[in-house]
Amino acid sequence: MSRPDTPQDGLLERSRALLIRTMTFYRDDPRTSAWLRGRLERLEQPLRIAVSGRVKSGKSTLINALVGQHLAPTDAEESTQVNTFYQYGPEPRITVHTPHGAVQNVPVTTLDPSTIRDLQRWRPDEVSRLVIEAPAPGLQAITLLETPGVSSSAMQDTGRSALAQILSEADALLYLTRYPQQTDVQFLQSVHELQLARRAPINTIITFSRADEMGNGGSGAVAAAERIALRFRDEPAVRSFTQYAIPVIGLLGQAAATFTEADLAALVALRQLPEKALETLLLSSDRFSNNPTPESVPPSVRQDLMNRFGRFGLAQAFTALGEGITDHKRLSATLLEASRLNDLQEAVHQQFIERQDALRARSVLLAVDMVLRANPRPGVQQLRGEFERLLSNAPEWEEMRLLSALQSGQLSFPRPLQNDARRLLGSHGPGAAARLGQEPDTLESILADEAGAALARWRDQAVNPLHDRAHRDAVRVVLRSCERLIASRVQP
Ligand SMILES: Nc1nc2c(ncn2[C@@H]2O[C@H](COP(=O)(O)OP(=O)(O)OP(=O)(O)O)[C@@H](O)[C@H]2O)c(=O)[nH]1
Ligand SMILES: [Mg+2]
Repeated sequence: MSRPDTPQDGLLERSRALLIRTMTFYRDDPRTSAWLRGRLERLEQPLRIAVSGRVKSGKSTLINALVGQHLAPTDAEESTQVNTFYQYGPEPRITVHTPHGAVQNVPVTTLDPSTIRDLQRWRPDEVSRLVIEAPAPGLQAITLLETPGVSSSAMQDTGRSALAQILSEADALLYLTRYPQQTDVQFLQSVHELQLARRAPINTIITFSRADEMGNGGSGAVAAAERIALRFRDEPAVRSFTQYAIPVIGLLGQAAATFTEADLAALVALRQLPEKALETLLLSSDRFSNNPTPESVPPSVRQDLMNRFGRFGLAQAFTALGEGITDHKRLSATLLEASRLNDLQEAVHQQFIERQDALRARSVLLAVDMVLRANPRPGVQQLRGEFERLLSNAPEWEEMRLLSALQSGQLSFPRPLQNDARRLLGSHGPGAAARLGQEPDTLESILADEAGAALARWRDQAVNPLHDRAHRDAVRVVLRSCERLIASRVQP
């Protein structure tokens, strides 16, 4: 007998039903109903994740690393000015959308960064979005949306409404920063304060990008990035809206994903230099790329390696080769590991993909809210009533809010209870087994016993006289999660 693994009570289904009712209500208004229909269709499409951050924070590079293909143009000079969607499609395809709603196909047979770069040069008042479809396996579960850099001229021209618009297009946010500044905090705060955000938080992961450049760019760079990430996560202004702050080297992730046999041959040839000579060569990017020797690997090849791997990545590759990892596949896996992209992917999976029902429901509610506000009419009260019920009563939001308070340290229980609460609220994934600290294929009877034991533990806490009001409220939320876990075990 199969049972739902997630203790859901149909939040997404109820939100979908509300969206359909709203569509019917506005059926005499073709623009609004077409817009809502688009929202409905999105429920059948992969989850949308916005990739935002300041100019040159490494957004395009990270997108390539996640997609596993060099698709997005990455540039030291020009910036991405136009919202660009990277989504799955069986054939390569590019469509250009104008702010007035016109859609045009750009004929392409293959996709390459330079074609996309040319299209991204349009101004935001000429092109509102580019949609790149690629047959890339990395895009089957998620669509990635690169926004122009926060505080870039494109963002400043269109301002806050552009921000609201983008966030209404995305179900979750991956925010990149190299070193957090006031602009980052302000952006994240305004995301949080936008309509709905407080009650149905958008899920955010903060990525400390270009982590290999931290400090002096030496072997301790990633550890330094990790320290900054932890400090940032503990800042009062930040900690309520993010549970994840992860250092990542997008460049190395991208290089590992596009690593060729020719790259391997060049790296092996360089590794054969005397140790001192290799060390000297790696002292600066310039020397590595332009030194007349070794002739066995010409400067143009060295330059390409430096651009794609960075100094840190090359040092990692040489260390791995020295340890005998000379096989193409194993070396590529080792570099991927060093890039920390795996950690980010795991976070994306846990926080976004496993919670996609709640995230999609949030997007639907946001859409309904936008329509009801923009087009108020007699008779919308009923729709608004259902909207309010979905927003106030859904346990998913309650869990997410408490989880973020616990993760950020705004609220804490003594240690074992703290971890227990976080797990039961879904910090390790929303499935029953993950919440109960069990392996995914655990027997139902064991899950039921564990759920019963969790309920008993938290009932004891409910009568613990030492808890203040905030803690008693938190205990009630955890108790409700335990009850839903039990309810989903006994349903036929
Ligand atoms: N060393 C290093 N360089 C990186 C990394 N990620 C990106 N870069 C470099 O930083 C520059 C900008 O990278 P992009 O990925 O284009 O950054 P972006 O945020 O998309 O930039 P805009 O869209 O123009 O705002 C490029 O020269 C990249 O090669 C990284 O992890 N490490
Ligand atoms: Mg870019």
